[in-house]
Amino acid sequence: MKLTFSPTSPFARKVRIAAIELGLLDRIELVAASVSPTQANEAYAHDVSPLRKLPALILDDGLVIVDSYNITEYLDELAGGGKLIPASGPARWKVKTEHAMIQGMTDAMLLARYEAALRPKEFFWKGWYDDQWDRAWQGFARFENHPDILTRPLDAAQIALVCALGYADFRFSDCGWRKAFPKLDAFHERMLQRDSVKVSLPPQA
Ligand SMILES: N[C@@H](CCC(=O)N[C@@H](CS)C(=O)NCC(=O)O)C(=O)O
Repeated sequence: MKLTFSPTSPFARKVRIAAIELGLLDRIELVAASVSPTQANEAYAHDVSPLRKLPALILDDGLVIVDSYNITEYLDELAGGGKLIPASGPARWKVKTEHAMIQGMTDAMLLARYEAALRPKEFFWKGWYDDQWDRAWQGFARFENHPDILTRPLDAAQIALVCALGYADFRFSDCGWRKAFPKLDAFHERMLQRDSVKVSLPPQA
């Protein structure tokens, strides 16, 4: 199977970490792809996904699985199930909900980044940028204040969180999250002891 990715994508990083942790990386060919708002990529839209987002997992039979959560769940199932996403019960819904929050925080940071980096300067909307950033920041505060996610055995929500923090380092390096959120800082340091987390760091982090 093939995974479309970019070394800077926090969503692709999540899937790469999951694949390593599940022992599946050697079954996946990583295929670099370039997608960006306002840049046409007809081949990707046609062959992979009309949404022109990465990552996407292309199975050997041609089925394309989109969205990093779906791909993570697929890989988890392939590895036997219940490894990174609990199979049932309250633990499952907790991990899925926390993952969805962190996914939304990462989406919000990406939208803020696009607003700052891609929008023509004369159209930059500061109120909208600040609002997106605030969603991510409030999310980090939420996990600092509900820290049980930080110390349990590895799961998909934790992987998403380390990728969100890594993206904050990569694109918003002076935001000061470490000082504001010391428990998240300690969690991030612990996670960096895993090879999967270390080898997938964004290039300039
Ligand atoms: N919900 C999606 C989000 C994926 C996403 O936004 N990926 C970014 C790269 S980090 C992308 O492809 N952006 C291109 C675009 O929006 O045009 C997922 O989890 O896979």
